[in-house]
Amino acid sequence: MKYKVLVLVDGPRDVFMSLNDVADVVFGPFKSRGELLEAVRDVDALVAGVTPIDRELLENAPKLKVVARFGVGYDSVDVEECTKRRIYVTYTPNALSDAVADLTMGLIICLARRILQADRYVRNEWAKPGSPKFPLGRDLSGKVLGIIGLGRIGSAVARRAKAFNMKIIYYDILRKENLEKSLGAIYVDFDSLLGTSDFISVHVPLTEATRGLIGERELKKMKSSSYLVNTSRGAVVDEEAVCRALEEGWIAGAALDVFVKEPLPLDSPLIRLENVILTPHIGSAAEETRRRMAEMDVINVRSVLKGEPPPNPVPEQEGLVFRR
Ligand code: 8YV
Repeated sequence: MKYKVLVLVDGPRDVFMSLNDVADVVFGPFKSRGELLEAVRDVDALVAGVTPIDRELLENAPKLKVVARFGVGYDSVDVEECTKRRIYVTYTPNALSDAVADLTMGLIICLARRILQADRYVRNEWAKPGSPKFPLGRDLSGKVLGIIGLGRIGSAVARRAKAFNMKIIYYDILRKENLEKSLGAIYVDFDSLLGTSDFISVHVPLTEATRGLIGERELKKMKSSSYLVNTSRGAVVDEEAVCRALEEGWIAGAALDVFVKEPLPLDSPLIRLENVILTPHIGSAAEETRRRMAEMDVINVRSVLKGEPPPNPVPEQEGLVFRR
């Protein structure tokens, strides 16, 4: 009898379909939560996007053996509950570090050189008689980039920033002395990073410890000429506080790829602000990267369906073997 794999993400279908020698591969999305809960009843493996994989869903999926996250962040999955039920949770570390770092650098350059405003200026003003001059931007060379979280993605950002001749400082709960020399990154405490950076980029997972990490206190410690970039998870930053910081000039600007609620509601106050760049959670959204992520998911699902532990379990399940 064939297994059943349910793919809940909008990824490369041909890659997921390569599992069809061992499983029937079916695709979401579903119109309602109710339909999703119905669909997981006979599912052996789930490829999960941002849909919460919570206790209610797991209770409805008695045959489930693996949740393969299509991404590196797995805050949407109740790992503890999966472990209790001997369900593997896998993720795709490394596959997307370069893509997220590319986007981060792109956002930093856009903030410094006002590229989005420049585009609007050409379309609406440049050729008009008497139109004001386009204001100057800022150099990146010599500026201080503060990286919060020097993991896989944070390090990839540091490598790029080094090539731009930026000064790199970082804060992490674990000091990464082995990386400091090669990346030219200097370890500082959290508050020093906030107070001395020209750009701050956040690269931490969303956990109870990092929820609201950047709030009013932190934004007020930042220089009024500095910029905040968030490509990690929306809830790591207190969105209301960021709005006030941007409105009241505590900081010069921000670039946000992730939000507490996605899609960002059209009535969000962020949408009215001029000094923020908003992108629709596109950190990993590059064709080659998304294929690599899907290929990793397929390898992980295939291992579990063969009765073997998957090669990319989340850290909480490292070394665990579930026998059925
Ligand atoms: C999303 C991401 O997973 O890797 C992550 O954690 O946030 C993204 O890659 C992707 O958009 C689809 O779920």
